[in-house]
Amino acid sequence: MRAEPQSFSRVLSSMCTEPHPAAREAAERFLATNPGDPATYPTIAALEAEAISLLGEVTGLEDASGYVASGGTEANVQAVRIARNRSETTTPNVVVSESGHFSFQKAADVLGVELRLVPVGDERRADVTAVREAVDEDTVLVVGVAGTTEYGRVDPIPELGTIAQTVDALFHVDAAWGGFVLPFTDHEWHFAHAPVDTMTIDPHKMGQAAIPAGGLLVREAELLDELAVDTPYLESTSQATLTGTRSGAGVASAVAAMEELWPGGYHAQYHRARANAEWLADALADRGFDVVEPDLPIVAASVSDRLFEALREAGWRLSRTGAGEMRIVCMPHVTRATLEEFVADLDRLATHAAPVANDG
Ligand code: 0PR
Repeated sequence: MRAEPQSFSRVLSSMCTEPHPAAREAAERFLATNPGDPATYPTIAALEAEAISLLGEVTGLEDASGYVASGGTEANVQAVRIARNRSETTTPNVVVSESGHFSFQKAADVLGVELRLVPVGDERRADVTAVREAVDEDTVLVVGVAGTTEYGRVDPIPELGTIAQTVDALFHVDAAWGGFVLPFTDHEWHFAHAPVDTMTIDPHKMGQAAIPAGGLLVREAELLDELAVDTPYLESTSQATLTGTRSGAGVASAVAAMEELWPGGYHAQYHRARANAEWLADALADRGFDVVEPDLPIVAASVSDRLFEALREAGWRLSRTGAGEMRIVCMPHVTRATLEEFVADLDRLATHAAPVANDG
């Protein structure tokens, strides 16, 4: 096999990044271990406990429980599963804003729950009034997103938590991407800010760990019992994860990354990313593009289809929002030099393609 992985130098669309060198090294060392069988692989099982405790520090939760999942999708599916299994209704529903990640659609499909998508308000955050109207006695889970996939917005987490309580539903926060930047902002988003029951926070995104390292956290350890199945032929007696065999690489790299970077390294990373997002937003606005003001470091701007395609042709890995805007995620590998090069290409190519109008 001669193929080499592609370089990150022109990747502007990803929510993953190059792992921190310590995380890469740890992933390689623990590649062949299986935290799914803790009695056989106790070292990686102990590291997983360490990972959860560190994630608890990041998210304001003492004595955190949870596990390192394959990613945000698994963590979100499991949060819905906890809520469904805990309730007694035969017609469960989950309420999430339309800016929620598509993993909730998978969860609803697999688990047979109704997904109620409610509109976002002016600031692209969940509309509290719409959420209040959508919940009822069959609502088992209300979801708030802390760092939306498309625009990096943070839902009004404390208000959504209060709504969940009024209907005795669990409250889940999806901080899969935002979890490692939010501690350095003024947002209220974590376990100490609101009655959050479960949370998704992924070391393999802004945490600089290797894939696969997602995180599911629960405030009360008993919530994991809703997921547990008996494991008769293993030395451990039950398993709460969705996957069985799973790579220790993600677990070990998550610990290594957090030990290296929490909190100082992540703090510096956030400030670099934020400065880059502001610089890019200004550069695009100066050129007459309609820019969605960044909050967390994701920049969205309207460009013509022709310019978008020309940039992709030039090798830039770009993606679009559902509404069609070009979307750039200022991950740690996206440096100022990268963005300067990108804007220079954009200037060069925009002379051949109309700037703002959707001219197909
Ligand atoms: N929750 C949120 C808020 C997310 O943004 C994502 C992923 C998930 C959950 C699901 O996480 P996993 O993909 O780990 O299961 N958001 C991006 C997406 O699906 C992830 C991504 C990653 C996109 C790498 C591109 C890429 O190259 O669009």
